[in-house]
Parts: sequence; structure tokens; C-alpha cells
Amino acid sequence: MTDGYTTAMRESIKRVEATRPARMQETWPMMTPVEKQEVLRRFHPDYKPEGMRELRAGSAKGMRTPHELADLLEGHSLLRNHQLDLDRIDFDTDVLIIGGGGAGSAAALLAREQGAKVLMVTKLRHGDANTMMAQGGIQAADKENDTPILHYLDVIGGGHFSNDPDLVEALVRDAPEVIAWLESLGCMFDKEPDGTMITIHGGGTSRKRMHSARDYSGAEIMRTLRDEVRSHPEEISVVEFAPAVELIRDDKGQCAGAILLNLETGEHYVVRAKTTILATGGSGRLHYQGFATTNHYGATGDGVILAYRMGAQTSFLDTMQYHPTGAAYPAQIVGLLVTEKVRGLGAQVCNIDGKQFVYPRETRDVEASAIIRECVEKENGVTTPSGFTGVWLDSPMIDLIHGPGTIQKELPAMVRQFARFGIDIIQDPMLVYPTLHYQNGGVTLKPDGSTSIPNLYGAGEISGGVHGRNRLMGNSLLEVTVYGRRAGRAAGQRVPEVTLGKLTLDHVAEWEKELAEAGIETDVESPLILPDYTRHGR
Ligand code: MEZ
Repeated sequence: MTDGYTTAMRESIKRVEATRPARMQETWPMMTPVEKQEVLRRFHPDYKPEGMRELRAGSAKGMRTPHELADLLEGHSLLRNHQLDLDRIDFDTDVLIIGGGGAGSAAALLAREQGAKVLMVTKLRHGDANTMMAQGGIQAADKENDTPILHYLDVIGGGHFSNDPDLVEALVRDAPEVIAWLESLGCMFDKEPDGTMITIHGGGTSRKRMHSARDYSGAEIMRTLRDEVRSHPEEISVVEFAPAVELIRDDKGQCAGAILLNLETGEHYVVRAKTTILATGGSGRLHYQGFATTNHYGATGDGVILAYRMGAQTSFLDTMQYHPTGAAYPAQIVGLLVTEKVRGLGAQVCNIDGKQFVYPRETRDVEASAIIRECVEKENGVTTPSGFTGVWLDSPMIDLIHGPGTIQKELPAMVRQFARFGIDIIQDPMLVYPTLHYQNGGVTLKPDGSTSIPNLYGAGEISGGVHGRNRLMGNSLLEVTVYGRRAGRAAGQRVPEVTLGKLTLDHVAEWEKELAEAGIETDVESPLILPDYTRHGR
């Protein structure tokens, strides 16, 4: 294998190797609550006043959110210059699910169980979603030394006591059942030879409750859910490459479906639905404050924007998750996820001199802030040829702690991701820096997945409240499955009670009026659908 590191990086790696034997015996102390607040205040991107602005229109008027999201939330409808005939219905369904990731797929399965006819529409392909990109695992308190109450306390503590307690309760209560459900559908979780589930720690967890499928847990969960959805073509139809560009409201003020855009032909489709579930995921591709992202290509926050335009309540739009360890080198993979499982298995984080500076399993917001401080303020990071700076994640420690072969067995995707560029993470550390990972806030939900708009539900990363101001590892895959199931069940059960009125897009006209009254002059049209670095034309 060729050496993927530069000579200067090699010099620093020598120092990491030199300190390793002593560090193996060293536990870096966790920060005190005061130290945590201080590092967050000074270095976490959420705390940078210039990164956000107040919204000037809509249900969250006066609340702050990143500029990039604010501009889209206050954008014009993509339909404002189109005349659509809403009496010409292209798809008529009981439950419309917008989004083909983990939450949408779980919702489809549970809505079907209620006897509903389901249409799932997705911007790209079924499974092109952040669920697919999640690596390290899914939390559930299903071991003898653990309980949902302990899980609850960890989630609330990790979220700085700002989470919606009812949403957290639903999350942790359903968790063991969700693991059993996924397993019953064929999900291959890691197990001991005797069949016991293997569970490890993540940042901020008081018990080992992270269930994984190597380091491609999200891909395995997505595979399982997608296979199951595709096994029921009679009741669940899937339309790909057809993002929703606007929700439809009926003349009784209920959500009544959506307008889709056929990405290939540019045609619009009218979908009439008794209930609608938004499961469009997060917004990492908006690259807040210029951060690289772990997110899939279609993560442009569309669902929050559509719901906002219809007047839905939102919460925590001012908090995003920056995963502490995104790849910082090589340039081709900057921002891609380096799973927290690496630290869960014992790897430490070190600076240019091979010295630790932070406990490796602080909660993500604190860990990320400490890494930013080390690079920006203390200038103890390693600079790459493309000018990016990062710190070392000392992966070779894992084999020293757990025995040779562990890295290859537990982290095959990581090994492969770096080997493509001549870096062997079994022998050498990885260079990492925080990367935009998750939208902590979004559409406000009730525990059954319903929103403030009648017949509109939400699930997964689109929602706000479960995680408060900071999410713990493994609660994203849990959120998508728990709330996907809850929203699917509730939306399916609601179907027989719904009588739809005449379909309208009146809320879009009302929105345009509100923008004008607020004096907002903008060229922005939203949702964005795809990031603006999309290749246009040939
Ligand atoms: O929950 C996550 O975000 C997750 C599992 C990420 C990871 O580090 O692997």
C-alpha cells in the first residue's frame, strides 16, 4: 500500500505513536458542567451570533435560525408562476409519505398494517437518505443492567434538559421493541456467538446500549426496511425522483396531499391524500457556516420548508449537530462521517503533538467544540495540503485494546473508505474535524407523530423536540424507526375519520402575501431540492 500521508503529517504521526503507550494508561478527565458551557459558548457553531438571523415571517417569526435555512424558509413557492388544475388528480391515496428513508419506510409499513393504501414518494431513489449514511448504531435499553429510565436520563442530559419530555419518553420506551421488530424483519445486528446482542458505549451514554451492524448500521437498517416495503407492492406504491414542492390544503384547512415534481420531465403531479407524513430528513446540504457534511445529496431541508409555509409550528430551528469526527483528510472525503463507534471502541483524540486534550466520549456538541478550540484557538491541529485543519483519531489503539483484527471486523467500511486513498487505519490514525451532521430541530411533533396542522404528520430528522439542543449518538436511527412507526400508525388509523374538502393552494397565496407584508424582497425560491453545486446541463 502506498503512503497516503505527507511527510509533515508523518512527523506528527510519529509523535502520536510515541505517546500511545502512555496514553493507553491515561483517561482524560471529563469536563465539568461549567467547562462544558464555556467551550460550547466560545466554539460551538450554534453559539456564533453571526451564523444565524431572526425569521421575519411565518409561525417562528422572531426566532433565530441559520441564514441558509432562514433564506429558504422565507423563500417564494416554486409554484408561484404555475397554474395547476387541482381537480386533475394524478394519485389518490389514503396515506402519502414524503421521503423514502428510514422514517418514511417505517411509516409505510405501520400505515399498511392499519389497512391503509400507501403512496411513498421520494426525491431520489428509495433509500437515498441520511439513514443509509448512519454508521455506528442504534440505542435501546434492552440489557439487564439498563432501563428506558436510564436511557431517558442520558437523552435529557445530552440535550441540556431542553428536550420535550413526552417525546423522549416515547423514544426510549419504544426502543427495545424497535430492535426486536427490526430483527424480526431480518436486520443483522452484531451478536456474540451465543446470540447475545453486542452493545457498546457512545458519547454521553451511561450504559452500553449501542446496537450495531459493523459500521454500516444505517445501511443495514435501511436495507431491511426497504426490502420489507418492497415486499408489499399491492398496498405500498413507491414513486422515485419525485420530490414534493408544495403541500396541498383543503378548504377545511386540513393537509390534503402534495404537489410533486417529476425530476426527469419537469411535470407536476397532484397527489390527494387523507393523511400526509413528512419524512424528508435533514438539511446538511445547506452547509451552514460553510461546514462540510456527512449528509446525503438530497438533504436540503425541504419538509421543514413545506410545513412552515403551511403554518406548522417548529422548534429548535437554532440548533444543528456538528459531528465531532468528519474526515479532514484526504480532500476527496472531507466531511464524510468517521463513526463515533471508533471512539466507542476506545480510540482517543490527539493533537499535532500526540497529546490528548478532551475525553473522547463527551457529548457530541462538547467534543466538537473542544476539537474546534484545539485547532482554531490553540493552533494545535494538523494542516493538510489543501489547507484544512484537523486532529488525530488514534484508531490503531482499538486493536491494542481489543486484540488484533478488531478494527477490520468492527469497522470494515472505515477501513475501506481510507484504504482507497492509501491510508491504513489499522496502522495509522485518521485526521478528523467536526462536520455538519444532523438537524436537531424541525417541525414540532406530538408523541403520535402528529403536527399542529390537521392530518399532517412528521417523523425522523424533520422533527424538533426529541433531542433538545443536542442529540446523542444512535438516537437518530432510533428516532427514525420509533417516530416512523408512530406516525405511520397514527396516520393510518386516522384515515377512516377523514373527509376531504376541495383541494386548494390558498396557503401559498397567503404566504406570498405575508412575505410582501413583512417587506421581504427575495429571489429565493424553495424548497431547494438539490444543492446549488448540482451539475446543470450536460
Ligand atoms: O447517530 C448517529 O449519528 C451515528 C450512529 C453516527 C455515528 O457516529 O456513527
